[in-house]
Amino acid sequence: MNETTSKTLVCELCEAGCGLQVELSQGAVTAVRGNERDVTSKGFVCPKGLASLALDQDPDRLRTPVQRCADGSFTPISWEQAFDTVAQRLTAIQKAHGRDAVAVYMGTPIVHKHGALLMRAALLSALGTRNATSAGSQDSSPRFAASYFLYGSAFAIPVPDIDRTQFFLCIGANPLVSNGSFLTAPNMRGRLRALQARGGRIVVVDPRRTETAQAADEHVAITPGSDAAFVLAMTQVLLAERRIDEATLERCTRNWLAIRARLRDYTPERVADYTGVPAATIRRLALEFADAQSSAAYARLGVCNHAFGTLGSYAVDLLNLTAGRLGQVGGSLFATPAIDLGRMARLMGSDGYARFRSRVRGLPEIAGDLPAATLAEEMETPGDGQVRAFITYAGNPVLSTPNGQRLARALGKLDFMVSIDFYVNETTRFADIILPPCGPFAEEHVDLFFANAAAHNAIRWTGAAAPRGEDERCDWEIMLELAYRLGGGPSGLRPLDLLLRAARRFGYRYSLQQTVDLALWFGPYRLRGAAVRAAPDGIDLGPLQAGFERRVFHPDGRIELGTPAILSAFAQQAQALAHPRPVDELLLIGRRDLRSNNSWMHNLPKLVSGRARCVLLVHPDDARRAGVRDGEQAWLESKVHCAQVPVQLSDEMRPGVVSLPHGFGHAGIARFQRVAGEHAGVSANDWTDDQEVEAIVGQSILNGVKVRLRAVVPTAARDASS
Ligand SMILES: Nc1nc2c(c(=O)[nH]1)N[C@H]1C(S)=C(S)[C@@H](COP(=O)(O)OP(=O)(O)OC[C@H]3O[C@@H](n4cnc5c(=O)[nH]c(N)nc54)[C@H](O)[C@@H]3O)O[C@H]1N2
Ligand SMILES: Nc1nc2c(c(=O)[nH]1)N[C@H]1C(S)=C(S)[C@@H](COP(=O)(O)OP(=O)(O)OC[C@H]3O[C@@H](n4cnc5c(=O)[nH]c(N)nc54)[C@H](O)[C@@H]3O)O[C@H]1N2
Ligand code: SF4
Ligand SMILES: [Mo]
Repeated sequence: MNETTSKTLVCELCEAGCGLQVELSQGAVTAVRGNERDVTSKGFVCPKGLASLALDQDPDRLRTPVQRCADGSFTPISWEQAFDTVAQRLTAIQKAHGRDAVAVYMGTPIVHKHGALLMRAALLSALGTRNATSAGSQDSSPRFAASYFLYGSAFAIPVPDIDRTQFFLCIGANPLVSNGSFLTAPNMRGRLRALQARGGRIVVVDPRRTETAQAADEHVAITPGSDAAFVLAMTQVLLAERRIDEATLERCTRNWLAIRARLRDYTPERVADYTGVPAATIRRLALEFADAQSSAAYARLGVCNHAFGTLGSYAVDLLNLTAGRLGQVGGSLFATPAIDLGRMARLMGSDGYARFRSRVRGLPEIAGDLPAATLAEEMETPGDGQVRAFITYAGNPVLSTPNGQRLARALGKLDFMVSIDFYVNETTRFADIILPPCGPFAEEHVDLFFANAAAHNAIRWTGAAAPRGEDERCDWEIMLELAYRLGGGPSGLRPLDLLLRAARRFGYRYSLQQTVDLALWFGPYRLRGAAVRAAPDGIDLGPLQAGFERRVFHPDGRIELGTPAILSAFAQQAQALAHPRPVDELLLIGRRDLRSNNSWMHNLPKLVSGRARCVLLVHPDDARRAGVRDGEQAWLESKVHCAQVPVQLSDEMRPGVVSLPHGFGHAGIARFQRVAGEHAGVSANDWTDDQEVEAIVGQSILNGVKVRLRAVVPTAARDASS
């Protein structure tokens, strides 16, 4: 009998988290589409979500644990054998060299998966290492630090009230392509169109005229790395024009006067050359922001991944706050998630800043994570605490962290490495053992992390859509098994885990469902897990609520504007203002594509078809100066790397800025990911520098990297031959 059934699930590929509907025939998924009844996405889906079927069926995706052979190939082994080897090797290394000898890197997918996220603490606590790093230091650490300073919690992240605002100031983000980051709002195009249809305005600040900039009412082509100064200047205008309700500000914040004094350095005239934005534009935008019926400023990667990333993220909140937009409907609001991850993190002790620092460079942790830019040096530098073994979970730091080639060299010299991933990628190819989780349809989903940054409150709990193979395991199960074998347990709290380990001998089995049930019950809506599970399309919990007081965790309930780290960043930024950039300097920034997902999903033919995407966009003026032509290869050189890249001329670029997408450079893994190998490209992070990081949290500087561009065939030689 060919029985066809249909199930709903949630796409975990990006932060939008769209609802999907899959059709199954005899237990196998045969079709995927958007779930029109999903409370958050209402049928919206993008090409990547649709490609999850191809991901499920990809013959190159690992289905069983594998072990690396002497010739670099991988051979299948049993789970038992794999777990035994991993536990034995990691335990021996920690015994001989201390707990910090094992480093961990957790990639982006962890924040999309409730089980893995809840097991993160279990694995880290079992390991007891300080060398825990993640993709956070490539996209979020400055945002977390700004929130920690301002509100007392790294996870208190304001979200633009995109569905009700009349003025959307979008800085260093490209939500039409990324589908939103710390802005969970599926169907961004529809939402932005609705904003304009109700008479609202969209202004995009970006060195490239991006897809979002093209859909906006105004594009401001800023110089990379200057956003903190730009936004502080907008605030300075509000101050000078007496648009700030200072009495209220003094009541609900600390140290306003210290900041007020520092804002004097940031007149539009003083920052105009530095930002490349005329003073009149800054002044006009500030007043438009203040005068609009409602307005919300929002910033993401383009602001985070720079030398002043934390100050920039802070400045955006300061602008919202001083303009009276923080906590105001149509302004910048806090979500009220059904599971309060922020509170849970505080309870677990994982919220904090600079409670410890990295061994070699002394870079600080944020929320328990050290910067990923410390990895290579921690592996290479001898001495007590040197990293000798490495665990990666769902990540590809060789392509995603700065100076990837240095990291690749360091990985080749480790004593042991294990990866939890379903692909052999540029990083996991160095692993001794790879443990693959089940495919995209075989695990249940609960909205957890990104409900914290949702533009509309909702909760969904979908079951596994397809049965998994007898021998397949979910990520969280793999992590829990590792935790147990390393002497820990599911809670990540030492004494409790000891109890749970003992109970295990008497038949106790950990239940992820019970943990989620509890978290929901103790959440702000006091929901019952069974009720959430019974709603396959999710439960709408209403629009974001006004007010910010409930998200301020400082003991006196006031927003802290002047922590020492922020004050010192103000001083450094003021100094930088005095040193304008050389006119002929070229800065490299990144770029995302709708059909890419960082370094992966390049092995799915539909997502890589068409024109090559890994090209360097260059403004025609810069190309002329460097003597390079459209479609040709050119030398691109930075402090750490020099190699050829294909050039595409584009007047989307601000002159002086070139753009290369990250996540390519697959030539070395062509035998493991055959399709990706045919679309290899180069890795942008070969050019970025692990030694240059943001000052407050050690964030990787992935945008605004100084580069030089040279023709492969010098113009003179070309002229002579023609
Ligand atoms: N130059 C430059 N560099 C950047 C950026 C940039 O803008 N410019 N962006 C940065 C950003 S924002 C990020 S987040 C990082 C991303 O960097 P990473 O998180 O290090 O890498 P990804 O490319 O997302 O790789 C994800 C890996 O997880 C695996 N995977 C996917 N789903 C699952 C799953 O469910 N379970 C498991 N176990 N594995 C899974 C995939 O096979 C893939 O190998 O890159 C950063 N690097
Ligand atoms: N299709 C697709 N979607 C994705 C991803 C993907 O790889 N592909 N990755 C996901 C991940 S992990 C993340 S974190 C999010 C990121 O989500 P976004 O932050 O929205 O994504 P980006 O495209 O990196 O946007 C950063 C923008 O900043 C600009 N920029 C660079 N430097 C500067 C600067 O100095 N100042 C200003 N103002 N702008 C600057 C860039 O030109 C770019 O347009 O996207 C997620 N969604
Ligand atoms: S926008 Fe695309 S990739 Fe992101 S969650 Fe929705 S369907 Fe998945
Ligand atoms: Mo990211």
